[in-house]
Amino acid sequence: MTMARYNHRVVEKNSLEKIRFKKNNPDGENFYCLEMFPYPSGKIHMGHVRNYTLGDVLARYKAACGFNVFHPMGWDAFGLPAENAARQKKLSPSQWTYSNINNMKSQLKRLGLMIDDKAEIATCDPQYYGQQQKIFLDLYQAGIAYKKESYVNWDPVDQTVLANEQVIDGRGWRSGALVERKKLNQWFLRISDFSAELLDGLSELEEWPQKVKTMQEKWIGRSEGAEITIKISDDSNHFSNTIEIFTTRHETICGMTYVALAYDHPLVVKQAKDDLQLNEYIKACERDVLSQNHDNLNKKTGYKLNLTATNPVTGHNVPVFVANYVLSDYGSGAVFGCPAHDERDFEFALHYNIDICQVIQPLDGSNVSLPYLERSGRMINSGKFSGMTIGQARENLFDFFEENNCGKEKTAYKLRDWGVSRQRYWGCPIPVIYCLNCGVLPVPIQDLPVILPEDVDFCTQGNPLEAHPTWKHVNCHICHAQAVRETDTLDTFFDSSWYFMRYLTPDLEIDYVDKEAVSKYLPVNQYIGGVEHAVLHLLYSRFMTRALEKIGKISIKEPFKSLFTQGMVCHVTYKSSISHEWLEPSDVKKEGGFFIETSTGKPVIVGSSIKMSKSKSNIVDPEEIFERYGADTARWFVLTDTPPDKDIEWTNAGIEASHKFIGRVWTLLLEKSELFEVSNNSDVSILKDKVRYILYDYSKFLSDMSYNKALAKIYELFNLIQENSKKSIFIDNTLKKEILICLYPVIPFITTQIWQELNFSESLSSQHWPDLSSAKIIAQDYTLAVQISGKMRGTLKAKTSAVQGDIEELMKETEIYSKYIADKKIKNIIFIPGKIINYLIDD
Ligand code: ANZ
Ligand code: ZN
Repeated sequence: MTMARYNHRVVEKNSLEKIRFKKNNPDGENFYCLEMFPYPSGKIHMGHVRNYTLGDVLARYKAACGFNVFHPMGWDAFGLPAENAARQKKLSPSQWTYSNINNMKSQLKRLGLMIDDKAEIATCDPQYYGQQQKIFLDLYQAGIAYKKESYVNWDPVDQTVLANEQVIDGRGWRSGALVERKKLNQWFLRISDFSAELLDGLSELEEWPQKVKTMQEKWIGRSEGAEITIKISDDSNHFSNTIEIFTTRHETICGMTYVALAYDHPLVVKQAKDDLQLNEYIKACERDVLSQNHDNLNKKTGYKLNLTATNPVTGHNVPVFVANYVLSDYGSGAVFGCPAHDERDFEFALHYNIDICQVIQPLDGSNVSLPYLERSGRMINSGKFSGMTIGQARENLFDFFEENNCGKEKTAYKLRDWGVSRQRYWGCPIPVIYCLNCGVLPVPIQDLPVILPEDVDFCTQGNPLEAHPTWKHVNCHICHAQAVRETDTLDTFFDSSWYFMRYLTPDLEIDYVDKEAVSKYLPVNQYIGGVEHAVLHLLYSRFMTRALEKIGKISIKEPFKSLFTQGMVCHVTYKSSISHEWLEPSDVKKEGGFFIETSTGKPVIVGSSIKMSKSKSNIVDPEEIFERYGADTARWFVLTDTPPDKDIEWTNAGIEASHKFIGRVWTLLLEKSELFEVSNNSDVSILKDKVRYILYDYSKFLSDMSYNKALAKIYELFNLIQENSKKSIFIDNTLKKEILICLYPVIPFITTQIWQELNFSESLSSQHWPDLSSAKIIAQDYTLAVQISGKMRGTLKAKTSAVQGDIEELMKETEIYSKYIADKKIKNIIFIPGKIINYLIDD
């Protein structure tokens, strides 16, 4: 029985189970399609709808093309919100998390995702985090995980440590609180040892957006420079020592008029022993750093020590300062000051009355005001290096350093080691115990996993694991004395740095990953997620992959071959003109061109379109959209019009238009179905060629994720079908099948139902993508003359509508091209549509 009108509720209920089926191609090439796994906050939001739709369309398309698609999904389930919920709602973090997972799972099912259910992972499952504890111990054994006393970024609201990457403009990434500094004994991973390879590896990631690579590059922060050894002595020459100084401008060494040290440089600590005033200064510096007092930190202050430094090139003696602008954890925590050519040094020198000595002047010898910061010029006041260009001086100085054993080339990185300790309950326990007799001990493998206790009090301050009465007390497995567990848990970014490998073998017990499976399926062919993870998650995952490769567990070095960063889903904001509070879109309606508050009828202030967020009340609930318009409409809306890497603006008009179009698909493919059979003439065959050529273009756009362009083709297609149907020219069933197969990845529910209504055999989900290659040839419907520098060299078949760019692309595949053009320089290309393309070649 044919349904008269399109009713998304009926259609989607009917198709729900059918579309979960994945076309099986065990012999096909592997294709691993992955979206960043969600945090189980409780409800899916529009960002999820967009993210998972992007991946689902690709997975379905690839499966139809014969690939052996792997498309798993899981839950990034540890983290602080569960603890906060536990405190407020008196639910255990585990109950809260799993009930959220269940809820979101059914919402995502409704969106129509085709997921490999067997691969599902939740990082809070002991089966997962127990394996992660093994990783930690392997890294510990390999020296990649270590413990040290260090200053940490302390979030006073969340009461936990944050990694540098989690501090944004001095504030905690989650709480937004001003971050403090605190000294704690912490676990670290030696990501900084991987700086060079993480940086160099970026150049091989050809299918990553440049902006993400640039962000990682900046974060790793390579500086090529020199390390210079400088002699320091006290005024009475009782004491003499050398220190290392990192500089990127060693050619300015003759302009050095002081040396500055960080407040915690070993030499400063030593001097402070019998200098009360210095002690005071150090404390002040420390306070500013600890409280991240940017006002004070921006003022350059210093303290003059009773020491002198000797310039290794000129032999001149200069004063030594402690200065608050020298960072203790960069380079060697010491700099040589060259006020003439550095802005900060210039400011410092003016303040402390330090000499300023110009050593570079412009190439034309003109006078300039200082500081002179240009990187071009000629050396002056530099002894035997005077007269050289900067480049020559740099070269010659390296030779000088080597001969005199006072310096060498050096590369510094900004990337610091990754602090992974968190003083929180809802995370993976670090599997270590501390015994007074035996020291730091890894928990024996057979005692893993170290499981989180269930009976925890969340009303205590600080770490609930620390406060638990019994959990941390154990007996040492070596000497049997009383010992205590590590109560820190791992940063949740550790959890997400390897989950994509575990998906392959989620139940594997003997090890955390299966080396063979990883080699077979990874690197992930297409990874899809938000650009906000450019540094944190993506850098940690690259590091973890390399670390596991280093210890022999896997044999790949990069986890993600191709990365796609989707844009955000935005919506205008509404504010009550009375209370000035944010209003939800559902509380607002449009009347006579104005927005008013539905409940009061009062005017509403409409703000700009920004990322949907709870705090601004500008969210649209996907569940309501599924209910009202259907999942096909929601999928269509997030794909149409806007390129998937750009922000998309949610509007009512947009969703209505999408819904209307889905209805048109139904009408045109179904309601006139009886008529389709009758048509059989040459008009039909022209229509057929046109349709197939559109589908050919559509497939191309689909395969490179240009979904908005692909969907534009579908609008074109249905306009064409409609125009023809008015003239009583109809497409036949073969063509309808091809259209349905092509549309299935985007709108799986409705296409499945239409397929069934038309009584097509087999299931739509098991169909192979149509071979549209003949469409390309048919569409090349005229002949173009090809000239090289005015000489006729042959012809080319092309499509009438082809523009110059299309023709140039086609040309590249021809013999004429390889013979006459490929290795030559093209001066110009003259294109006369429908007639000639003429390449002017430099001979
Ligand atoms: C002497 C000099 C002369 C410098 C000159 C600059 C201009 P990047 O590019 O960020 O690596 N520096 C080195 N270690 C530092 C630290 N721990 N804290 C603060 N500043 C530090 O910057 C390298 C430059 O920053 C180095 O080059 C050094 O100052 C300074 F005309 O050395 B320069
Ligand atoms: Zn012991």
